[in-house]
Amino acid sequence: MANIILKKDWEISENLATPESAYFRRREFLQGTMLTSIATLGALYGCGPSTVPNRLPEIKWTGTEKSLYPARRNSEFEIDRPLTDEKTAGTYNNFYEFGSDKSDPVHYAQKLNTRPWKLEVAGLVNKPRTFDIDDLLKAMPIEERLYRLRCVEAWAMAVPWTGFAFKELLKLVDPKPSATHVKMETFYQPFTAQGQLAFWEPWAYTEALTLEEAMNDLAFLATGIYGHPLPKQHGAPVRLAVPWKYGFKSVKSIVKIELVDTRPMTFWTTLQGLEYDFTANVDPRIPHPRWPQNREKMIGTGIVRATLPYNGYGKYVAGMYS
Ligand SMILES: Nc1nc2c(c(=O)[nH]1)N[C@H]1C(S)=C(S)[C@@H](COP(=O)(O)O)O[C@H]1N2
Ligand SMILES: [Mo]
Repeated sequence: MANIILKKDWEISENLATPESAYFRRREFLQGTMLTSIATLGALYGCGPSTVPNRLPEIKWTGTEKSLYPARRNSEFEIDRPLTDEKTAGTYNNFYEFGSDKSDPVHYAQKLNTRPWKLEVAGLVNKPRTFDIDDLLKAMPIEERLYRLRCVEAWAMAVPWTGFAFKELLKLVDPKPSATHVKMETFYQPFTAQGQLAFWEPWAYTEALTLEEAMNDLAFLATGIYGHPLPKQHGAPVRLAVPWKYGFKSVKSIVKIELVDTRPMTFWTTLQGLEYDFTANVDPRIPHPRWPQNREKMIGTGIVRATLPYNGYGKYVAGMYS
């Protein structure tokens, strides 16, 4: 069966691969005709290809945000290339909850209500807590960091995130010694996020890191970008940024973080473990079945660059994998 999936997926893009691979995995249960009608329903509901808008949607700031953005830039994190243009980054998104075309999320994600927003931190911690996002912002050391992001589809961008180190949040909840992994979950609202109507996919979008990775200096929870609060298509009000890993690890619009003692199953690993492995460290030497990984293309400029091991962040993270 694995061979069939790989062969089938060779020539198609990530967005098509999802239903395809799900089809082969669940063919025992689902008839092709049934799937087709569900796909049609999805299209009617607004998953069709979108056009790029002339201007980015307006962002509504809360009072707390007005007092925090733009934040001081942390000069520790430098990048080796120009920043991606804001409109390019904000109109070329992967956020499958809001459609499978790159220009879908800028339109459909605007339906998501991001206030009030609760972030629950639970599981193997001594001080489990549910934070109101604005209270959390006030409690965290907010800073700006220039990071690169490398999607497994072989495109890349360089953006200024605003947010706080993941370890600062973990310190507040005090992980128990038995905790080994950190599981993160996106909201589940299938009537707002039509992509989640695809019931054969393992929604809610889930990602995970080892606790050591989450405690690494580079692991960042982003609440803003380009000096202002996060637009919804980038994963407002809080998303992960782990720049040494492929982009799919950087889960958006997080509602829950759970500390656990086994490696959790994640969205992409469940759908297609052969293509999206758990660790997902950027590695130019390991070819992906569909995208050669030795090169990457910067969105906006189209400039092609050599892919670097750990996406160029080996200095911070290589020690965790030796
Ligand atoms: N909840 C959720 N998070 C997600 C995704 C998604 O589909 N849903 N896509 C991932 C992928 S594949 C990438 S490359 C990045 C893209 O982030 P950006 O749109 O802010 O550039 O988000 C990641 N986080
Ligand atoms: Mo991605």
